[in-house]
Amino acid sequence: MIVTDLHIRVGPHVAEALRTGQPVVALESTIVSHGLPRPDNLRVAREIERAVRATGAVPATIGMIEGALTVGLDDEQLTRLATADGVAKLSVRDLAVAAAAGADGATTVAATSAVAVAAGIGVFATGGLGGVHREAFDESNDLITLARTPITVVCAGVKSILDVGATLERLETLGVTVVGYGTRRFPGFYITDAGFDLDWSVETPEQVAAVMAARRAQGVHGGGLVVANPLPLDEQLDPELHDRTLAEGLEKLRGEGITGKAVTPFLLAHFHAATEGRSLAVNVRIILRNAELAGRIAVAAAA
Ligand code: PSU
Ligand code: MN
Repeated sequence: MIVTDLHIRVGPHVAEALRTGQPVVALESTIVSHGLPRPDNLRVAREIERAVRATGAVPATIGMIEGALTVGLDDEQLTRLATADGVAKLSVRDLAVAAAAGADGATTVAATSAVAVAAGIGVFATGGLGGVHREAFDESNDLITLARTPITVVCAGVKSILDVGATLERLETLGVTVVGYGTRRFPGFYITDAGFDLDWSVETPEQVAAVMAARRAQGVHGGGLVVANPLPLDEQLDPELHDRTLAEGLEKLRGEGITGKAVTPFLLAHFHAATEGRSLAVNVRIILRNAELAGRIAVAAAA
């Protein structure tokens, strides 16, 4: 197909919200198309949007439909990315090629952050960031993109399938601000505490909004602000089950020779299958809690 509109399209509900200064929360689509199993993924995608709306903010799920980079997918478009075959996983470097090819694509944390900022959105909710993998040399583009993208990302830290310590060191090197939400311990996605201390914590959405305002006023730091929002201890995945499942997953990864951008979806799918849905339930809770907190932060920042 020939694509004639290579601009960023903004859905009418999001365009109106941005025009009138209402709070908006960006949401990613890779979670939906590659991170969660079908058929739950579509239901969860809608629940995430509802969680944002319940706070008074407007959700803007970002993705690509037939080459059109879209901020604020409508329900039909969301359904398409959740159910169609051959939806590409798009990081920042893929966006232009996929647009020119007229592809359907889901945006990662990196691509969603970059597109959100281009569209004028400052707050973003996801599950867990990509980072430095344990196997071979593999570092997510999420990290370097957050180094240069002024967005507030609410997440449950980085995925526990990663080398969390190395990822935190890279975030420091890259100058990405990290604050714990109600904690000075860095969360590990499925796990409440990944075993590392943080320098800073905030207690309320208003405090996050104050950090955002100070950044703007100072004009010194042009990178991301990671708000690490841990699951309560009683909601985390059983750490023993987690460690066992991860060891099996890494073993399978090696055996099947999976590399590159297939690694993260492969390990998440392994967790969902091997824990018989327990990791899925935890994953969904993480995303919904982050969507809610991001909504409250966007509301505070807009006030
Ligand atoms: N968090 C989730 N599920 C996911 C991801 C994050 O709960 O599927 C996705 C995000 O889109 C993130 C990507 O940007 O995984 C990282 O992939 P990689 O490691 O290939 O950079
Ligand atoms: Mn990678």
